[in-house]
Amino acid sequence: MKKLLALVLAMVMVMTAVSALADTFKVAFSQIGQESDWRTANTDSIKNDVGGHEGWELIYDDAQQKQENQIKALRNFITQGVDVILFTGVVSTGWEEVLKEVNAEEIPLILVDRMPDCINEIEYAAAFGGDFVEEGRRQTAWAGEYLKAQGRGDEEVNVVIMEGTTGADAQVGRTKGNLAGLEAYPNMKVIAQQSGNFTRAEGQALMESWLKSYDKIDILIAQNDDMALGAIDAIKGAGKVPGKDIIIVGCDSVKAAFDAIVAGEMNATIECTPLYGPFVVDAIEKLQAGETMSKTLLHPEEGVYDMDGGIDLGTVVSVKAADVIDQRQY
Ligand code: GYE
Repeated sequence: MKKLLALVLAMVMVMTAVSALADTFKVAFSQIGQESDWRTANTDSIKNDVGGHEGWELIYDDAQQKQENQIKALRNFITQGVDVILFTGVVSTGWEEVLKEVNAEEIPLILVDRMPDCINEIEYAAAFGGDFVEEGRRQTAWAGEYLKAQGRGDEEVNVVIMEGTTGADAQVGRTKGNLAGLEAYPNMKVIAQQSGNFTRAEGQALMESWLKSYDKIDILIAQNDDMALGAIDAIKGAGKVPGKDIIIVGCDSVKAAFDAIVAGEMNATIECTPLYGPFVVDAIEKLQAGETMSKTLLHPEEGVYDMDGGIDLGTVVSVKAADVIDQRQY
């Protein structure tokens, strides 16, 4: 009798475990890779908030910067029958076919960070990302206003633009914004414009080659902080003083950039938050509750941080990095 009871009990336990597994709400995330501090913070934010949510299971895929890996991952998610897909595209083109496959299976899609250019052709539940054009505009406008504040508003200066991964939404948008921002400052001339792929190593290599090719580089606009930090090493290696001989403006506002600004080696960083975990959790909870959300791409509020603060960019006034470094979350 005892044996029979134990057997029944064991069976009940197994069945409960199996049904609990079947009941878990599966959230799949196709991430681009691990190219920067921003990306690490973004992955951590989603892993902690979504993966740590009761009753949810996070299925994470790192595509190592390859679009074909992302396409494979998305098709895998469909086969696994996941409940929600979180998606950011390494580049902006080439997604329509696979995202329509996701739509055909009626798996809710949440777009995060880099948007696909087919956004108006597909169905999605919600979209969260940075305002890349405005971030790019803030970068060059910061440099222009800073020069004015230094009494150098009429000086002819040479600018180099270090771009992110070619074809990425963040690169396309920031480049557009960089150039639009420059229109207000005819004294600033772009002498080179090339991709450093959003990584520290490529940022350093590109800066080394620019320093060999051009005698006079006054301003570096780096479309992310990692490339700016790599470039700082190159500038030091060439015997120049970063932050003084060459004015350096980054983007993202990662902790390492704050440290460089406080150390006087970098001049400014334009914020782009990677902390999308709370946004995504809120959106999934709404989906579970059967609520529909706005299709508008939501941009989190973002600041500008620099050595002294007080640079007015129209839409935002810069804040002194040293005053807020202790509050940084990434
Ligand atoms: O700025 C950069 C990262 O897509 C906004 O990607 C993101 C960018 C971010 O590699 O550091």
